[in-house]
Amino acid sequence: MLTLAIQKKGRLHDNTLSLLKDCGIRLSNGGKEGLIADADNFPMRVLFLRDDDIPECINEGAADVGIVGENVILEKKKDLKIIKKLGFARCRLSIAVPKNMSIEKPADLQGLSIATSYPEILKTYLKKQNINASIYEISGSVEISPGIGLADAIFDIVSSGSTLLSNGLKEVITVMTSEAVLVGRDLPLEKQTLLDQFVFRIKAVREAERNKYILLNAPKEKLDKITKIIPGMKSPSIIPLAREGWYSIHSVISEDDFWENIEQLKIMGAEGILVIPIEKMVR
Ligand code: PRT
Ligand code: ZN
Repeated sequence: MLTLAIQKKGRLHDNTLSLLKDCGIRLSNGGKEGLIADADNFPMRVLFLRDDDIPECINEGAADVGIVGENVILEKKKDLKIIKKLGFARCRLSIAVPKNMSIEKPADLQGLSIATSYPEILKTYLKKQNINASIYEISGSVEISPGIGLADAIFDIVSSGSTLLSNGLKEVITVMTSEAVLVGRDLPLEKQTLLDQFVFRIKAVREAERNKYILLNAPKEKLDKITKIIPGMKSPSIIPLAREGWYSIHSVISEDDFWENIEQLKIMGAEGILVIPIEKMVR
């Protein structure tokens, strides 16, 4: 049995449960109640915890793996392995100051006081930059610290930046970026085999999210050029249409190049382009 620790409530919770569902792992209670749930179709037990407790829980062996933000792993300073980046809960951890204060480079932080809920990450950063600054650790509402005279600057999570803006602050230095990751420790063979199966499923889900299935029609003379733009996994399927000289091309394209590809395909003479989401993708 593989024990997975996930966040009970908060920004990681919904995406984590969706990921498990997309991986075909069904929790006995739907993940809705209680602090422990067993999967009824995969040898997995899920523990619901505060995200801050997940690194310790893996380190102490109560859980084998966990899903948590990279920032939390770094802050807790546990020697854990990042197994797979998961692409959600993306954010950055940045230093911000009142909008009329001038900070252009890390050295300008010398002698300032900085409020944060992430003192370890900040301490490591300041040490690396050779900066002496005092750190005030507070557990929440970090953004109000400069306004109430608690600190000159803050070090906190930024996503859209609107919280900084509404507190009269501006982001001046990005210290790290973060996203949700699957994290773990060394495991005995039996558990490692289950983990490999779980990771295989996550990769198939993530690959599918990043790609789309594309179908289009094209005349024979355009096939060569078009198949070069959408080479697919091995090569595209080319199927003759009932209409003489015309073919249907089926392939896979990356979400990142999507619009550029579509424009090129239209210029090349493709018609009737259909783009369909992929549910799972195994290369
Ligand atoms: O209860 P528990 O301890 O489990 O949860 P938590 O309250 O500690 O964490 P939670 O659920 O708020 O966030 C979990 C993880 O999501 C964090 O550790 C980050 O890795 C990630 N994440 C992504 C964020 C944000 N985006 C985010 N915007 N975590 C927090 N915020 C907060 C930030 O603290 C600030 O107050 O949102 C505000 C800024 O947002 P913007 O959009 O205004 O810039
Ligand atoms: Zn937390």
